[in-house]
Parts: sequence; C-alpha cells; structure tokens
Amino acid sequence: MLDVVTLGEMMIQFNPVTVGPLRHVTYFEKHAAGSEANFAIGMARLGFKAGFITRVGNDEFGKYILSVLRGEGVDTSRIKIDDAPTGIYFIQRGYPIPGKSMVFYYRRGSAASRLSPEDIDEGYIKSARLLHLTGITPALSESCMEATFKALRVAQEGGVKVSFDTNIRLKLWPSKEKARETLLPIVEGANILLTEPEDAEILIGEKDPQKIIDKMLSMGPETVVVKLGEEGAIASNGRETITKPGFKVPVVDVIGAGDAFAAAFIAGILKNRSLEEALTYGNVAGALVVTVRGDIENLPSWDDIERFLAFQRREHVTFR
Ligand code: KDG
Repeated sequence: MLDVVTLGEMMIQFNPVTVGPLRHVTYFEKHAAGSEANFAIGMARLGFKAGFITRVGNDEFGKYILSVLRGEGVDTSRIKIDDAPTGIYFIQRGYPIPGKSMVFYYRRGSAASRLSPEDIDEGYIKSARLLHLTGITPALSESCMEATFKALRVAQEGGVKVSFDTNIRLKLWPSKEKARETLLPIVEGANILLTEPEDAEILIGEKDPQKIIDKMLSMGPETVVVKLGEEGAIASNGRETITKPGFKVPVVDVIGAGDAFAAAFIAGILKNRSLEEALTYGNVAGALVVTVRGDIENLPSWDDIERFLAFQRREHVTFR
C-alpha cells in the first residue's frame, strides 16, 4: 500500500563547485536528481510511503541511484535494471545570468528513456492515494509517453487522484506544439495541477496567474497552483484563491525548487490542511532547496518546516 507513486528518470547530476561557464569549471559534485524522484523523496521525508517507477543502467551510477532512493525510504520494487546507461546531466550555475542555473542533458537513449507500458504495474498504481506525473517523462521517448498515459488511465480507473506538474523542458521536445498537444490531455485528466507562467503560455496561451487559474480550473483540475519562483505561488480550488509570497533566502542553485514545492504542497493537501497552509509548506520546501547544490539534499521533514516557520515568526529556535 502506497501513499504516492510516480514515474520518470533519476539521473546523476554533476553540479559545479564554482559558478560560471562550464568550460572553465574544474570541480563537480556528484548528486542524484530528477523531477519525479525529487518528488518521491520529498514525500518520503514528510512521512509518506512513496513508490518510484523507472529503469536504471546496470552501472555504477544506477547502483548509486538505487542506494539513494532506498536510503531515503522510497519503494524501489518496481525499478528495473536495463542494459542502457544511466542518464547524466550537468548544471551551469550563475552564467550567463547571476543567480540562475541552466541544465545540459546527456540522457538520450538512457535506461530510463526505455521505460515502457509493460513497466506500469496496474495493482501498484491502484494501491496508491495519488499518482504524480510531470511533463518531463512523456518527453523522453515514445515508450515513456505511452507509459505515462497508461499510468494516468490506470489511476483514473482505480479512483487514484492525479497530480500533474507541467514541467516543460523545451530541450526535450521537438517543438512547443508537440509539448502542448501531448500534455494538454494530462492537464485535463489531473485533479491537482501545478504549473508556472512560461509553461502555461505554451499550453493555453496565458501567462497571467489569475487567467491561468480560471482557464485551467475550467479544463478539469479541482486545484490549480501557479508557481512563481522566488515570488511564491498562487493557488485556487474554485472556492478560494490564495496568494503566498516566497521566503527570501540566499540562492545557491534554483534547480529542484519546483519539485520540493510540489511535494510539500501535496503533502499538505493529503493531510487535509488548508490551501494556505499547503502553499506555505510548498514555499518553505522550495526556499530550503535553493540554498544548497543538489535537488534532494535539503528537502525538509515536518520538523524542518516547523523550525523554519518558527524562525520566520522570530520565535526562539534551539540550534543545540
Ligand atoms: O525539476 C528539476 C529537474 O528539472 C532536474 O532535476 C532535472 O529532472 C530533471 C529534468 O529532466 O530536467
């Protein structure tokens, strides 16, 4: 029995120790990351039983990814070992825009890109309360796209809630049109929709948060969240619309903030907390993740969230 299940690609992330153009970087740190795996780990840190479906290579990086997921308490029973290599990617920090990060993928033909509908165990998906999908997995290959749609269908048949984070990575799509036509049916099939203005502009031609909310609520989802990066987020369930500003923190690497937000927001919703509380948890998780290199290291526990919020309220927090 799972609380949440997700599918996608976890890769080795090489994160430069110094900022600037990659050609001049000498030292990299090795991390394991990938949007859906970040989400699964985020949920596990918050006490939920999370399952992750993927393929990893029969190589050192695949072994590392498995050990990270197992160490975090994510269920790896549906992860297959494949002959193709584990995907990797590099981050470039602070260049050409200070404070921003870019990604460079080396993942074509990777083990996870060979994920296919046969890897989607219907009973496994139906045993969960929520299936989490992102716009990354269907962009990886035809078989990944089919696997994503099979998971969506199975969840809908089994009455499992679906959350969808649009996460459009243009480097993975042949065109914006292809991204739009592939992802719109998932938007329509989701119960909880998370997006950001650039993605919404591609999907529905709107980048104003209120217009995005109005339009997307009319397409099917019961809850729509527009993530605004350091500005925070705005969410609506049709009855109430709440805006929550983000927390000001020192930024080291912004990659992974959206996944942290998604995990903590959905954790709040699954715990029947108010929309406002769920948004606050999401903003805390996003703020914590950007202060370090790597996507998963600073994903918070409930205790971390409480301490962070107490500190913001200028209450006494013990450090020893
Ligand atoms: O959300 C963060 C991810 O974008 C990053 O970890 C890499 O999963 C990744 C991807 O496919 O872009």
